[in-house]
Amino acid sequence: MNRRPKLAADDWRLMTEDKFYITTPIYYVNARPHVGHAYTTIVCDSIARRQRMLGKDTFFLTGTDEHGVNVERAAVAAGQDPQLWVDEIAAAFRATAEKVGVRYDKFIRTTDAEHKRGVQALFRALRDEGYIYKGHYTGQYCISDNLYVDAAGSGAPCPECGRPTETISEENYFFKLSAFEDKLLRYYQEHPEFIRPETRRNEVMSFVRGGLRDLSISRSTFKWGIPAPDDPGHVIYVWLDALSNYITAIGYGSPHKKDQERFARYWPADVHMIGKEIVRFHCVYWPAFLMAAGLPLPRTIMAHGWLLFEESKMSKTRGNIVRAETVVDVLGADALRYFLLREVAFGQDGSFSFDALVQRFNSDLANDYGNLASRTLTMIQRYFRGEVPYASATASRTAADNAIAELAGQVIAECSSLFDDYQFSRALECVWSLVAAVNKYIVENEPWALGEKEDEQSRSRLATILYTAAEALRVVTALVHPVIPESSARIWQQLGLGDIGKFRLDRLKWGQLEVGTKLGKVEPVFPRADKSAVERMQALEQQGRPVPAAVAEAKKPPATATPRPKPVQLAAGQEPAGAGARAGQRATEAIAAPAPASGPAPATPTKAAPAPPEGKISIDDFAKIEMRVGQVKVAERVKGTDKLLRLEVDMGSEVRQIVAGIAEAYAPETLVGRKIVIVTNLAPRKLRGLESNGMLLAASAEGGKPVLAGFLEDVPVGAKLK
Ligand code: ME8
Repeated sequence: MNRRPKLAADDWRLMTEDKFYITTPIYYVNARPHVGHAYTTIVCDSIARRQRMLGKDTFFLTGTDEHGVNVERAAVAAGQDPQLWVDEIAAAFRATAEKVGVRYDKFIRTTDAEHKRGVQALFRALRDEGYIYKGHYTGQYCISDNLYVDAAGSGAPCPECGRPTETISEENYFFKLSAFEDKLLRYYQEHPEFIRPETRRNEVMSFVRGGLRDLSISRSTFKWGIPAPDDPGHVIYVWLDALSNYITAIGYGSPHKKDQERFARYWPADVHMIGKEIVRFHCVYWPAFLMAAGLPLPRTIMAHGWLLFEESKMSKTRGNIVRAETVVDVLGADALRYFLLREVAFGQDGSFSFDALVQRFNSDLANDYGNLASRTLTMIQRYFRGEVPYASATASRTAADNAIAELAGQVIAECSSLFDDYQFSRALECVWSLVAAVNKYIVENEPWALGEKEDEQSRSRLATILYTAAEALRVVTALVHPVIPESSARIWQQLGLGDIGKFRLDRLKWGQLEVGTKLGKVEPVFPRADKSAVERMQALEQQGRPVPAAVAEAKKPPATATPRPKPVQLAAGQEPAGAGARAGQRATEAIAAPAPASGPAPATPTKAAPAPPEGKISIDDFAKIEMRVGQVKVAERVKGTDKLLRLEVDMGSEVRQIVAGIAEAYAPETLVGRKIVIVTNLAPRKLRGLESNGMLLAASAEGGKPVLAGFLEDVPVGAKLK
């Protein structure tokens, strides 16, 4: 007991200096992912990408936190098995990470068998070291934050989220947190980089100075958790379970040699990236657990601020969330990534708004960087047959060319140190100072005027200017690649440099662009966003979106499942047409149609089925169409047309806007409260400027009015038709 860690963190780091291990928090599965979660994951991805480019053996971990009484209750309330419930939301988190261009090395789930084994191993280690004892806890508990609220009266609000706490009175296992007060304080003093930024470090230190009480680390009144070893009546406290993911993911507790080697290689983590509301768990509990188990501590716990939307923290409980998918579908993943890192001063709270997002995209990406790329590359195509020209070292060289080269050198150094100090906004600002300088240099040196001349001096001057611009473009592109990986990779290709993933950022310096490099196909990378971009994002958010493909996949029965029941026939034709459909066409034709390529791609079946006979579709084709029961909440006429109604339809998990060509058959007020059938997985499309997110089913005789499909028996909203 009371033993010091067997190895100091620094000793371990010396052994594994060429590695870099970074983690995000693992996200609760009681809500779907939003831009707040994507923020942390994108920041970590940018750091991990940069470290890989620096040649470090990098391990980037993210995942989901799936246990706890609130998850159990939510699943029960939804009539679902907790495991199926968490499978679905974990799949959504994974899909969102991929959608925003995140390249993680492992996605851990706390319901993974290896994780469970590792948590039990840690519990045993703490117990064997004498830091666990059995006691009785009576007090308040916040099930939302999984926080014990000591010394509070019955029903007191949670100090973190304000929701009422619940009184619990149970026999629990306790962890001797009180034994770590001095050790923690000493560690914070000796390792100023352990908690960042400084404000959080000060908060933590004053919290610990205020005294630490022993911590209850098990619960016995619910089942959805990891059983305590040798005492399955108790499940392990969800924060001990969750925090352990950082070691179980890389092999802690595994009997296999390969896992043990991986753990020895990557632990301790270089960075645990978190939001500021979970500092106490990470900076007090976690290091105490690690010290007790004799394990080294992570190098840095970096707590960032909150992303605010409409003035308050973007969060599921406030209901003011924006989904990352919305931004990606309208502007692309890099627009979101760039905005988040450039707009928010890292560590502080920052506001998210669609207007600011579009403005940043247009000014920094489309105008500044996009323009630099397209004008430089297009002129090299035009004046030098697409080959990087020779820059004169003497005759046609001016002070302006040297100034750009010099500035680029400074930017490489400064951007790198700002980035490594978590000052992403300033790092990008620094890179953009080079972009602005080169754009100005191009304007002032008028290469297009030189391009009209044939004399040798003009050609040589033109070559020097375009080489300088292209080399600066290369430097910028390499530096921004970790933040905007997709578009920078395309510009790198256009520069004729191949796969940017292979480029070593630590070797970046001016003058590496080789004369004669053949450019790739030159095409615009950042098409300007027009005014409708904001409206489209707002509409997508208001309506909610179809279930993400990954979730739809997760819900599908396995290929070997028993055959599906025979499908009902669609009540009306399925070939959709636009808003201007002629009267007399089949009703559904005037209702909604799939959108062009911008919408989400339908899930593709994984197994090839035998081709159906001529004129028939296969069951797999039919299964691609998802139909659900919806209830009309709002119905109103669309201005400027006699045919269309705008409906807001409750689908159970979301409310969707649907624009339907049924105004001649139904008065809007007769529809409110009515249950109808909606095809839910059609890509959205716009009718009269309104986005229609789904199609309702109706039948109509030739030339007759549409009659909505409905049910004689009662049926719950959201029920699936099959
Ligand atoms: O706390 N602004 O999970 P969680 C910035 N499972 N970041 C935000 C944010 C916002 N508006 N909203 C969420 C948990 N985040 C625990 C963690 S770790 C061992 C267990 C990000 O789903 C931010 O990183 O509540 C925050 O700390 C995290 O999501 C909280 O996710």
